[in-house]
Amino acid sequence: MTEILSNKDGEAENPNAVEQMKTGQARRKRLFSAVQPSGTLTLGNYIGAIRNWRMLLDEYDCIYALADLHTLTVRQNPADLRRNTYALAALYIASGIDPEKCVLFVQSHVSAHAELSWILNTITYPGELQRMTQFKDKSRSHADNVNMGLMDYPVLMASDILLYGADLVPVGADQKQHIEITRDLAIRFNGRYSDTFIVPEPYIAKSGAKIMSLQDPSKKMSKSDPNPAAFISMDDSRDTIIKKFRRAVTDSDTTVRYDEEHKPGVSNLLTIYSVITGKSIGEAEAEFCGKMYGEFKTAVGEAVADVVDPIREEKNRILKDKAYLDNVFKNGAESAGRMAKRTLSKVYKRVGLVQAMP
Ligand code: ATP
Ligand code: LTN
Repeated sequence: MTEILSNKDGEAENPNAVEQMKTGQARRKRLFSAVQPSGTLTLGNYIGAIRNWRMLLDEYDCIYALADLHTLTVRQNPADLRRNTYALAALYIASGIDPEKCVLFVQSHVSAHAELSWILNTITYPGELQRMTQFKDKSRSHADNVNMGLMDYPVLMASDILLYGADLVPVGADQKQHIEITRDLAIRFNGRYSDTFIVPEPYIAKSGAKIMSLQDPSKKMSKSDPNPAAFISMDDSRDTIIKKFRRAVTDSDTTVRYDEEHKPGVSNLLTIYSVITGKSIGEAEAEFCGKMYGEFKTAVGEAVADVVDPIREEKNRILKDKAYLDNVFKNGAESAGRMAKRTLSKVYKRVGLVQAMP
């Protein structure tokens, strides 16, 4: 499955070198990623992130988190946040993120994330955070609540990644800038205090890294879009999914052909169809050659519903078992906490903090 994913270009670090020297053998590459429990996920989140996480489970050491501290950067209703956290965990598991095969945990259960953020804040400059696209976008969309956390979001994200020595970070295209600042901070810290952090690479799918809105194919599909017809929620029923695809914006032409520039709506639907069915774009074009848009859009809707339906049902089943989810969280926090603590104490030592007695 690696062929569907590509590394950021440039010289790769050799993160395994130190471990290899110590143990005489290379360790498996480590992945870290997270999604915020800020509401119901969309098909964009599923295709751009979670689906890839599942495909990488057998090949890498995977650590997947629920980034609940990040959600606080935008005003949250506390009861909703709690509910969304369980629901996202259930969705991860229903999507095939087996907690037996990876470390799955809640970010706030491991205090080292907030603690490392403090240290990294001391080597981060306001200018580099104010330049972040997401900060600028969210400052506009949440103009009444431009808080320090919103600006500091990428530093907390860097802490998430660097605590676990992640080599790779599988995300959608919109998160690339955040991985770049993580790399900058790791390199800066290593330069100032000696080699401590592994410098991670983004892992971005060649296809499906940016699923577009069904109503405005120049905008990315986003769960915070005020128009629900613009996105497919992973909670949508089969009927709703098919209806939303039938209403998706295309163009006045009649041919089903991939052309991002002139036919962005049709190209987005072809991308979704191709990723979901495993068929190439060429095969999908051939399948709908000479067919009407209506038939094409219904077929995309049905293919998506075939994937989303069982995930939604399994998610709802898992969600009923809170004790099971709490146990997953407990085990995840123990494993993640051990790894994170090791990195944090190394960092504290490197910067000159006196070690607390055990
Ligand atoms: P919000 O609208 O609240 O900003 P979002 O829907 O953009 O949220 P995030 O929580 O920021 O979603 O993203 C979670 C993961 O899903 C990230 O890895 C992100 O890159 C990926 N992702 C988000 N939207 C898309 C999309 N439209 N296409 C592909 N990947 C996406
Ligand atoms: N900002 C990410 C969520 C996130 C994340 C991370 C992703 C928080 N910490 C660490 C990768 C690695 C988003 O998807 N909005």
